[in-house]
Amino acid sequence: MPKENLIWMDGELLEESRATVPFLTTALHYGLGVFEGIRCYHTARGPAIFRLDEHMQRLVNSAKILGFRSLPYTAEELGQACKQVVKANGFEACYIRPLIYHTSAQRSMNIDAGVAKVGIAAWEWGAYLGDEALESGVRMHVSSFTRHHPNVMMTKAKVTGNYANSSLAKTESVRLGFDEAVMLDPQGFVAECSGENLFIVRDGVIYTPGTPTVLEGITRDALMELAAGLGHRVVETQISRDQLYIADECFVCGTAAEVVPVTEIDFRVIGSGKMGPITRAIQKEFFALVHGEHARSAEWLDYV
Ligand code: PPE
Repeated sequence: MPKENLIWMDGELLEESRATVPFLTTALHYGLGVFEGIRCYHTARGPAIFRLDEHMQRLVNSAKILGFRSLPYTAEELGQACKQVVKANGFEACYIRPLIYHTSAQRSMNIDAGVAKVGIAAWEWGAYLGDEALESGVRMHVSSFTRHHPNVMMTKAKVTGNYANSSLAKTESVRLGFDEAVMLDPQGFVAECSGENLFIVRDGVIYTPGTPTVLEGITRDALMELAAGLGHRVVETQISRDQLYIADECFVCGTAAEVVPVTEIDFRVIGSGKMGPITRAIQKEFFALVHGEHARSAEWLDYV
């Protein structure tokens, strides 16, 4: 039997097979959970978690947006628990998945009629869109599914229920033979992908959709700073579907996905059809950053 990963469940470290929740947990029935995805990277000084504080703050904010009035742990305690999970499992590099979920003795979907419980898992997760995608890029299409209207599902919150929308898009993409979906917002402008934010480059300027309808991605934020540091202008603006087609470069980013070039959208080749020079430079900076080899690393890495 291979060794089981340990999962932190409300303060206790349990083997994966014992880290279970009851069938009647309301989170499972109504999508009432909020989660994070965080990466811990191998560095010369041992494992380090990328932007742990920002992820914990977004987790607590997601819970607030969903309506939880109190949580059993502070952002700082949750951050400590993330470190504990990495340490307990002995990982050098891993993906960390905290989840705050609703459970109600009355089986009510009213947030106030239940309490928040917390679990934190971690596992070794390779390149999300495939090892080759980091260099060769991915093929995408514009999804037939629209991204959430911000007054229907809260787009700033990583609510588990929101991800049914991502799942519809992702499944459709893969069934059609693409790697990932570009999702448009309810107005018809480019929003984000099923689990990544998106950037295009045109005439040396970098553009990305503003945050009203998309997740405030932490990787997105880091890349905007790295790009500015490289001397590029970064503009947050509405992007139309056809502006994707005529971009010189396109790339997507996220905690799981990291920084991945997009070489084709809706059967149109993007730019040269290969990773562009600006994407390459930003990707290089990003990997230096997360591996502790960048001037900003000290500020953004939390050593386990
Ligand atoms: N948009 C969406 C919809 C999204 O889910 C993510 C993260 C991002 C943008 C990028 O955000 P950030 O990770 O803060 O840079 N998607 C997470 C879940 C992936 C999954 O398959 O599950 C992630 O990357 O952890």
